Amino acid sequence: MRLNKDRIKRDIIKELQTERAINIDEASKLDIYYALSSLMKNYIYENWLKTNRQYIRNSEKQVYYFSMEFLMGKLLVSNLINIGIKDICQEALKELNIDLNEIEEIEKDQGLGNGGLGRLAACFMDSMASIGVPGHGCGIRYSYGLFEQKIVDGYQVEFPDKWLQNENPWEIKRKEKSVKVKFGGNVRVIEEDGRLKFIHENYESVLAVPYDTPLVGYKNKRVNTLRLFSAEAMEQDFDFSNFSRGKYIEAFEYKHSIESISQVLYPDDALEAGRNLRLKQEYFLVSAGIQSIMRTFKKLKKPIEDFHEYIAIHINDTHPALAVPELMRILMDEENLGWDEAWNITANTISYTNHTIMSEALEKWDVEMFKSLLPRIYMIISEINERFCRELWNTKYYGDFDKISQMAIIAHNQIRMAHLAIVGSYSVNGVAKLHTELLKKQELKDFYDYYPYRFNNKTNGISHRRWLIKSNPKLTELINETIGRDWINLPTKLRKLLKYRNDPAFQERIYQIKQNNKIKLSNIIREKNGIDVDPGSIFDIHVKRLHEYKRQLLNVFHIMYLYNSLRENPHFDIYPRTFIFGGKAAPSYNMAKQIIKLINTLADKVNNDSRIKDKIKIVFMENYGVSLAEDIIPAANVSQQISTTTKEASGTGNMKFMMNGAITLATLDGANIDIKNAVGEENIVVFGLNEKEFLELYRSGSYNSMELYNNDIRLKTILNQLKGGFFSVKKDELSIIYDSLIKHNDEFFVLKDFDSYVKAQKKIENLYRNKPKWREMSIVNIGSSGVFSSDRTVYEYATGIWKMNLHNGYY
Ligand code: C3B
Repeated sequence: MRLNKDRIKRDIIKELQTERAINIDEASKLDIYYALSSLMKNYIYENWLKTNRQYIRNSEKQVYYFSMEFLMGKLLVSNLINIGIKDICQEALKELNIDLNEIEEIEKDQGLGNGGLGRLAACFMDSMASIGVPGHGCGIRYSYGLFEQKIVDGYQVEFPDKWLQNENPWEIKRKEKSVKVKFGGNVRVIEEDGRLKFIHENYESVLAVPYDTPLVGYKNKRVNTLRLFSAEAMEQDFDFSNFSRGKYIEAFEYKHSIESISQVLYPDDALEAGRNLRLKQEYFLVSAGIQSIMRTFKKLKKPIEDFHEYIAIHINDTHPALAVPELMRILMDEENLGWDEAWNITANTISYTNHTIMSEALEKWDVEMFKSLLPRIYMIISEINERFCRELWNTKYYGDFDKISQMAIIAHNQIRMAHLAIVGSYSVNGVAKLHTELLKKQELKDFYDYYPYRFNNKTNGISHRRWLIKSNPKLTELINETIGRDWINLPTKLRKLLKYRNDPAFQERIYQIKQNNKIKLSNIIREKNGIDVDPGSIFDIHVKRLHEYKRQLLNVFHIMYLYNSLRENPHFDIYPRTFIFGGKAAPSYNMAKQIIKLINTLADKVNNDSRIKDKIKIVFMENYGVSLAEDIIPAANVSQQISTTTKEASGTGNMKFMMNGAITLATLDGANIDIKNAVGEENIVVFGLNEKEFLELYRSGSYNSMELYNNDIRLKTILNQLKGGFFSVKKDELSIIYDSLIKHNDEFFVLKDFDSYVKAQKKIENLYRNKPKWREMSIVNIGSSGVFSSDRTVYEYATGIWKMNLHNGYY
């Protein structure tokens, strides 16, 4: 379909009249948003149908990415970009006196995820469609996404995220494709024709209703599907006319309890929830997802034994690991296969990504609770466990009870989901080089020894369409002008920019673009926080979930050190800096919430202290999420990636920042190491213990934070300020921070890395003062960022794990 400006103008006006019953001069922004999205759907649907038809006709292998989280953000502009009509649409709107940015504002972020893991899933969706992978997302349509964060009196306060308050124009409800998910009850075993049959009875059924969202590939006419399930009570169960009058209210309560399954996203990022409702959600996702895949598979009319030749199921962390027993259940109980046949299919269909080695994130389920909620699934897991332990006994670990119990799927009355995921899949990958090495050497060493070929690395990536083309249009324009546009389909071609690293004219334009982005962000800060910041200062940015291992505290301590120095000595020489923070704390994570309070308390004090003459400003931006990140990241000079080494599996914010020309201030952790390798040591500022030093110190148990406190006057002053009356907060308020660092010996080595961090920050400052040098570094970062596009990552998954043949001109 040929599109031009006039046609778009005409279509918008018509759409408003026919779909919204309103004329353009009376239309609200919301009307325009709906008109625009419904108009785009005409363009998208045609290709969506074609893509699906082609998949079936050619029996192309399909991959289903199972994830409890999809952090999609807004879809309007990113769809316009991928269809290839953003510019003409923007112009058409302009001629109608409408600003596309204002329309975009109306759209609510689709925030169905916590952080890195959920956003990674969203970037993968974009890349799959764009590089031509027949791949779909499978998740839960939570009625409430991640909570909205407000800062009240310096504290985080959580509010519900009502993202569905207005109708979501991108989804289509497909009630007719609903499936039943069964909970509770009991299993009766009978023998029939010489075979055991498992009859699940007295269960409670929940209807899983799919809502499909098109995933539009970049200018390639391919449209994949994100299928999110919503829980509804079965109509016959909820038919309260059958109830006596006295049960009328109970009928609604029943409905409500069923629907609570897809009501709200668990807000814990990399923290295990261990609750009954969470387990229900996880099983709801995999059961609904696999039943729906089975239906699609049947359309192909292929023998069930070949299932894995046509279907790949990928599980995003262990949250959907019940895909293993659920696929077994369906193959055995519904498709009548024997155990060995079913196992062969299952273990060749499922692949698993591990996203963290932090023990508090490892999922474990209490056997009793599990059994009563999912009796048939429990039987299958027990059988998998028994067979696995027997195999260990008969092969490598004869007589080694300890080893076998360490590796067992069920032990000490708990089901270990990571073990289930590894045993039941053919591929286990980590998300950055160091992370995968640690899995092999430490956390999953036993499994690596046993299944060495199963383990592989797939370094994370980010969608350059969202994180550069969409969020930084001016930089995109400059790149296109300088090196042409083929980097968009093959992002490693950004390397062509390196030729201009020392070109003063190019450097100047890079600088101007950054300056403009900083001015834009300053305006947002003024509007939202009421703080004036100087776009001429260094924008030093730390945005991500609040976690002790991510060490927002280290950043805070450095600021306190600068502030203390300035107060002591007004001539203390520093380049003006704006420290910007953003991020949510899990509502139950007290320490993280105290750190937010500390940042805000410090901000109040520093920003209002006229003695330091605005040399430091501190801003905590509330409600950090995808859209805010799109405003913040293009404005960054410094990207803070300062986790305790070995703790951050990969990080993906680090990649977004470098792609936008920020310099990374990094520990040698996660993908920071891969970034260092890509840009070279001179284009990143590294500090702190490395993995080896950290592990040595950690294992020897000789670290003593008290010694550092006693011997470093800067630290002593700062820590005492937390306890004393320096911050006029309630007595003992911030002292849990003090206690964790001193009484509990500083688990994340904040004090240990402090000195090295201060020096690294000084180095940053000196580099920034050297304008040509800084600009060169910035260009090298942009030019080296192509390898961190999720197009590369997804290509590696598709060819290396999912065994797909890609017919794509670029890859
Ligand atoms: C995160 C990790 O903490 C990040 O290092 C990593 O970049 C991303 O996953 C994506 O791989 N993670 C998360 O957001 N939630 C979890 N439950 C576990 C890891």
